[in-house]
Amino acid sequence: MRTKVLKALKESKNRYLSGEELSQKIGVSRTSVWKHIKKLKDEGYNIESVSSKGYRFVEDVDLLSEAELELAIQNVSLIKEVIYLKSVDSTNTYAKKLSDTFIDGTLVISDEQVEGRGRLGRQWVSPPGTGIWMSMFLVPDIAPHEASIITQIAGAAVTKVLSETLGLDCKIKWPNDITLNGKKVCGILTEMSSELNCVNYIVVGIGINVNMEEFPEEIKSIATSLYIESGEKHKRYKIIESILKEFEVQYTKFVEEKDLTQVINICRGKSALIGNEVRIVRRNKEIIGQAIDISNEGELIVKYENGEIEKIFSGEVSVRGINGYV
Ligand code: BT5
Repeated sequence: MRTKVLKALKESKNRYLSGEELSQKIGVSRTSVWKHIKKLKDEGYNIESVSSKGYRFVEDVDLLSEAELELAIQNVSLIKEVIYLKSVDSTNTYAKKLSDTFIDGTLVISDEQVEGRGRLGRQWVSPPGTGIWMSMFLVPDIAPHEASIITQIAGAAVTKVLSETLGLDCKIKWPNDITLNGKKVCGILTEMSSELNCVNYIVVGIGINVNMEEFPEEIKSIATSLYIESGEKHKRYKIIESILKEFEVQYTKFVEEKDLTQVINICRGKSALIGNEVRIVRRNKEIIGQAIDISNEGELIVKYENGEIEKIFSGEVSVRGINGYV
């Protein structure tokens, strides 16, 4: 119901909506409308109330709420349910813990993560109110060895939205980082539970630094945010909605038709690695090579100094730039 109130207020743009109009539109009593408006105000929304005119929504804050996210997923059929949390250890951990009760297409979003995770037990810094920390719980009918491509589908979706919708020139550092001006703005962590031949579930975790003005000392030199690079604050729910829509298109093409054409085109076209020297770190051994392409299946193709060419699957190795982060 609160979603409907928020939707009606947003749709009325700058016009005042009387309690009577709202209650008729939504089909609940004026008292109920008033209660929902109070709750939305408590959540931080700026809703002006003038006794002779009614209510007016002023969109001047970047807020996430259950109602807001319900609206954001309305046109994304892949997402069947959304869970919004003020704070959580990690949205990936949460989804995995509750996997038995989750349905395919459950989205978990938290305003803050206190134990956000990267790959290999690394930490993901996730302060409140400024970033997108979300995990999609999916049950695709694919083979376990195909799962790692989901990271790249998510990466391509994020990249497309950041470049086409926000006009930011971001790059993909294969396989799971998105960078802006050489610094990391987004990381993706895909985790899977599977049997030998079938996937039980996949959790795709996406972390995007949106509105933070600074970072803690330990990641200052490698991390950036959309705000730092663009000088503009962004509404997180709009970015979430665009990414989910884009992800849905590419994910469905892959799961239903095994079509990765657009994903690979984006990963190639926006690659931060192709044409550059890279250090391939495998079981504490480092080899230097040149990233020459990304295959149609999403592997990184590397040429070594001895002329040997190798296709690298994601997850198998760590890829670093020769000079610093990328
Ligand atoms: C990643 O790991 O980049 C995957 C990050 C995935 C985060 C999402 S948020 C929602 C979901 N829930 C979770 O708990 N995780 C997912 P990796 O490639 O291992 O990179 C980790 C490294 O990035 C760290 O060791 C830091 O150096 C750096 N880092 C940590 N926090 C960062 C941030 N906010 N922005 C940029 N870099 C960061």
